[in-house]
Amino acid sequence: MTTSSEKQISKLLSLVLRHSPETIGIELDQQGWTNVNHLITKVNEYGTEIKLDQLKAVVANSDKQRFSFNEDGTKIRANQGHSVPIDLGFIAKNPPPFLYHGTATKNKESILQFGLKKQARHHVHLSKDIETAVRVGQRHGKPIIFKISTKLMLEKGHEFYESANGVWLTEAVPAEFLIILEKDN
Ligand code: HQG
Repeated sequence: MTTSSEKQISKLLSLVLRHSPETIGIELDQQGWTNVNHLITKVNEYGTEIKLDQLKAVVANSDKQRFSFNEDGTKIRANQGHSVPIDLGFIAKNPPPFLYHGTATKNKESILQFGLKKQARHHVHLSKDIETAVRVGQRHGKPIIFKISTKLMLEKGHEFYESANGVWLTEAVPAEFLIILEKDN
């Protein structure tokens, strides 16, 4: 086994804590938590060398604060982005008046027709600033940014949740609430 980089560990954690715990033979509880010591054992068995200090460093240094420990540090979970059915216990909260969603230009027509859908995730993910939305959109291709009036959505009864790492989440964004952000807006 070679020493694992934080990036390697972070990618494996994203996979097993959000999408596929069975890959390394762990289970997530209803709120997405898993036991830290058991996780470390299983990650090592899987062939990715990891010690508790490294896990702590990955959690602390994750650029998007992807993971959290529980209060006594015995459990760990992903802050958002799951495709497995878990309940993170989000409480509806009022977002800022505008949020942003970055995606690829190739998705534009479909989104304008059908609105933003959550696809494989539990929610549609929205960013609180344009720079973040651009970074998210670039992952999919040439980026395009939608601006979303959360005020209008709240008036129509839509709910929003803020994940522990500052991503705003909602069930869906119907097309009527989406504006394409032109460069000068
Ligand atoms: C698109 C990263 C066509 C949607 C980021 C997006 C984020 C549609 C893609 C987090 C559509 C789903 C989430 C429609 C939605 N027609 N395309 N009707 N509705 N889409 O990756 O928001 O690195 O599941 O625009 O920072 O890109 O994982 O969602 O392009 O916070 O921590 O379907 O993932 O964080 O893609 O990214 P994703 P996302 P992590």
